[in-house]
Amino acid sequence: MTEMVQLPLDEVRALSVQTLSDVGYGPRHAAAIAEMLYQCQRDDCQSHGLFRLLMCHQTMKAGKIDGHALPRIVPTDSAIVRVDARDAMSILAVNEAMPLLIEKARKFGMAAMAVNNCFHFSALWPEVERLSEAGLAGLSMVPSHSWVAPAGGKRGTLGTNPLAFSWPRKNKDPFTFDFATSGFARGEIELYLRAGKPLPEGVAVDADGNPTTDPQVALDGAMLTFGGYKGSALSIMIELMAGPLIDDLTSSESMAFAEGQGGAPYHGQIILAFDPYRLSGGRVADNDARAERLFADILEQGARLPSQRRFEARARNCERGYVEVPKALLEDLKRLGG
Ligand code: NDP
Ligand code: PYC
Repeated sequence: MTEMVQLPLDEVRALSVQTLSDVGYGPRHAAAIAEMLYQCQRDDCQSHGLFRLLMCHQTMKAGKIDGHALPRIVPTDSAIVRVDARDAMSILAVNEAMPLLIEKARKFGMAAMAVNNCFHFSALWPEVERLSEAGLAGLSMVPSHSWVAPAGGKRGTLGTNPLAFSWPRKNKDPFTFDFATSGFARGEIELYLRAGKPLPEGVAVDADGNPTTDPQVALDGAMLTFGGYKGSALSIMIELMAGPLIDDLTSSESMAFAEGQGGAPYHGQIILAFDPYRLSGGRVADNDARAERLFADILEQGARLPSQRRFEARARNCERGYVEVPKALLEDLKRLGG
């Protein structure tokens, strides 16, 4: 059983900024990363909240990231927003380019942001929800490191490759999902390892391709995609869409780039934005009502929408003013000097 302790919400940002600054992230990167970690921790996303400070720290220690480089937006007349993260963490680049993505999606009906040359560790939902907050639908995906075997294979070729989507809803939380295309995110397996818990069946195989529920054996072997060949195909699509399509690395290439050092993978990110007004020919109200009927039909059966647990966690944590964090994690972060 993981022992949890309470951490006041405002200390989540402060602890993050302190830890990131101490290890060498410049103030703008530290603030952008800390805000991402705050949003995830506030919503009880344990695998990509404060826990990811360990990965940020390890990334800096591995020596390849630039903690200070500021993103450069490459001007284009088209619906493409290209932003070069210049070997820094992805988040500031996405933040800086987001207003232009929104502007172009409204102008052209749809637009794409291609982020290049970034280290990437974070959840995708805060970024696609920036689009749904602006009344747009958003889709994003990234590769990672080649930890995941394709369906029918037994060695890592694919990344954990998350896919996130957000749909705007009037006066309601958006419809958002964000998940790894591996059965478990790697961060989740790491949390099982830290908690001393076995994995469920079907998440990973050992180095010889035999099923395992041991988290360490899984980390040393290969992870599996969700949904067999279907998840595997989606994962391959993500490799292509956020790799060769935008002139950036696949998960295998990211793994090779790391040269055995730990830390965040290094690759690109694609974010697609769709304007419901333009794509529906201006009939937004009618079509919003039809989307709402779809959601109502799902909820009336007792099913829940993705992100519902997260929105409920946000409301609860904001109301009480603290989050619950594993005690061992806080101790590890203190040892880093934060
Ligand atoms: P989860 O399996 O925790 O959740 C996936 C999604 O499914 C969430 O939107 C969740 O909503 C929803 N969901 C869960 N249970 C149900 C249910 N019973 N009914 C309906 N919806 C449900 O996600 P992962 O562990 O796969 O990923 C966690 C995070 O890790 C993501 O934010 C992802 O972006 C990040 N990640 C980042 C990577 C990177 O390279 N940067 C790589 C891999 C993952 P809810 O939150 O409300 O439970
Ligand atoms: O949890 O799979 C993961 C992950 C990879 C990179 C960042 N998070």
